[in-house]
Amino acid sequence: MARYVLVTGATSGIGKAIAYAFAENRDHLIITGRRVEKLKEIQADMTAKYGVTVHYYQMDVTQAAEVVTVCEQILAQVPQIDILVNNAGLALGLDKFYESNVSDMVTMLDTNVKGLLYVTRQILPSMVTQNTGHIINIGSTAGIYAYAGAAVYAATKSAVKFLSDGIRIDTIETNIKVTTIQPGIVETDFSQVRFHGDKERAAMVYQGIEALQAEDIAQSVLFVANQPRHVQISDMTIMATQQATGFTIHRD
Ligand code: NDP
Ligand code: 8X3
Repeated sequence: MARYVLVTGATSGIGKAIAYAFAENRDHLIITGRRVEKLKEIQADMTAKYGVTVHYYQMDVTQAAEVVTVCEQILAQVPQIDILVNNAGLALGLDKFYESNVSDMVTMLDTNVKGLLYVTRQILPSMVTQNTGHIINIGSTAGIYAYAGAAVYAATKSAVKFLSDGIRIDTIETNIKVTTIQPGIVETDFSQVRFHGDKERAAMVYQGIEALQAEDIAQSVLFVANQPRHVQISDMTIMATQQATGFTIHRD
């Protein structure tokens, strides 16, 4: 039976690929993000290609009141949310902690940690009531291995892992599943965002290595979401073949 899948940060990269993977699987989508024009384009394309229902909502996950309003609208519009993919996130800067921009640090915390918990706090009660659901949180290898210039980003992704683990414990008496997906290097707009639009510097991150693509992560998410009712994949770490830890990368 077709499920309703809510994806945050579905306008680009991994979130967009995840939304397409579920659409191709003939699940219905609720796609969210700040760039509404991109959401509209994706909705039109997905509906035409796959004939599934796609709702879109502009939602900035850092805005607590906006998240409450939008999630209420979503829950009123669809029968239920079967899967919530908390993907919206970013890194800003790659500087030593003591030289980093405080506003960048706060934006990372607001988006990657507070945004995730605002959305989850709104959607999870409906899953508890229906006694089923799956929360899939996009963490990172940075949440396992800290690396130079990324203390705050790594801390936010480590928080994602522990929020997942805590929520899994708090919902243990239900049929709700909670998964953390921890990707390594994935070639998306991530580095462009990190370097505040510096495309040349961003391109260098992916030089000399066959990085993961957003679709690789999307297929892993779909695999996790398509397990039988009694199978809960708690964590999945996916790296490029030439990557051994978050920061140990072999480049040709
Ligand atoms: P992209 O920059 O391509 O995509 C980021 C997405 O997050 C966009 O859709 C963006 O949408 C959304 N987003 C950012 N801030 C907000 C916000 N305040 N409110 C709502 N949506 C927001 O990067 P990726 O696809 O690579 O990143 C997706 C996730 O994957 C992130 O959580 C990232 O940390 C994680 N990740 C990425 C890896 C990589 O190497 N690329 C590896 C491991 C994890 P919009 O701008 O429209 O709001
Ligand atoms: C993004 C991957 O290694 O740049 O989470 O931190 S990395």
